[in-house]
Amino acid sequence: MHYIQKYLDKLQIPKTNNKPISNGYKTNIFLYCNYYSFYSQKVLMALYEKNIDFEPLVIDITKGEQYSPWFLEINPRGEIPVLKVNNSIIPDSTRILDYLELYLDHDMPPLIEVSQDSKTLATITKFRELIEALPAGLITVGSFFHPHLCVSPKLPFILPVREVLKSGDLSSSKNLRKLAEENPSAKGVLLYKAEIQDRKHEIIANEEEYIKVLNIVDDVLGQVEIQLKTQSEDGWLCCEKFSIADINLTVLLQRLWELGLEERFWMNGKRPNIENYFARVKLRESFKKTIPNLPVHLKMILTSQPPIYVGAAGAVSIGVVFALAYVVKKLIR
Ligand SMILES: N[C@@H](CCC(=O)N[C@@H](CS)C(=O)NCC(=O)O)C(=O)O
Repeated sequence: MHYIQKYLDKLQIPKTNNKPISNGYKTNIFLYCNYYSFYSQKVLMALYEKNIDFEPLVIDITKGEQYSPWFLEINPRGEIPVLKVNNSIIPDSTRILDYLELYLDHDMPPLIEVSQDSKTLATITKFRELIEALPAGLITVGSFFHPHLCVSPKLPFILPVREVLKSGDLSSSKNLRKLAEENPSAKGVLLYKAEIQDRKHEIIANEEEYIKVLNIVDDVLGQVEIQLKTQSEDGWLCCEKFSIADINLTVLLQRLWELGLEERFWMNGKRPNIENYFARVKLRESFKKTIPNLPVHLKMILTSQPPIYVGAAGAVSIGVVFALAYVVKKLIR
């Protein structure tokens, strides 16, 4: 066995299963997720911040597992993340984040009700909503169509990921329509997703339209910079406590950084408060547990199987596999 494989086997990284099965871990809280998914990352980070005992059940979107009949029964939209608590199923990251706060044990550290001050709570809601409204998938895939806008893309979004993602985006709506014909029970939702995908693609492929989206991100980050200026040196976005607005901001900054958009938005003195914030937030335990690092990337490559169907988001992960295979080859050489 290669020494890298031996090293990876020792790591405590949850396995990717065909149909995720509980590993007997004593919890009644399960999260269907993928470590590379933007929306899963928000929920993962919130779970770690709250110290909630949960078991991640990895959905392999490289194999189109989100469209398998058993998963469409759980979430007919064929999307992750989905939280399962006893017999309750909660899809959608926004809903899950609210659920964690409102319905789970109130002794857990809060992320929404972090203050008694109504002005602070209103600021948290404002920034949470501003950031949540940004189209993460569109920002991500669009950056592969206009590489000159991204100065220094990082793992997992390095070449040849970008090319694979581009072609994934181009064939995605056709694949969804084909899948709709093969799955009569999910036909409606799959055709709806295909239509949305076509509309997204029109924006993504048109540089002028894509820049308009980046300008909206720029405007939101401008507001974030002004807000951060009002906070103390060791405070967070809206107050002294780390809140749900910080979860949203952290995952967004990480994604923009991975795409190589940090120079456009905050580096080189452009937005020093954001730069400083990003450096500080990376030190949080919840960040380290949420964002895949090199061993996770390696584990991902070695456990990946060839895809059966690659959807719009699935393409992200298969691209990851391609790019990382290249990295591993270099490491092993
Ligand atoms: N509004 C949803 C969006 C979830 C979403 O788009 N998830 C992506 C992964 S980041 C997904 O599952 N895509 C699979 C697909 O659409 O095929 C949320 O906030 O949870």
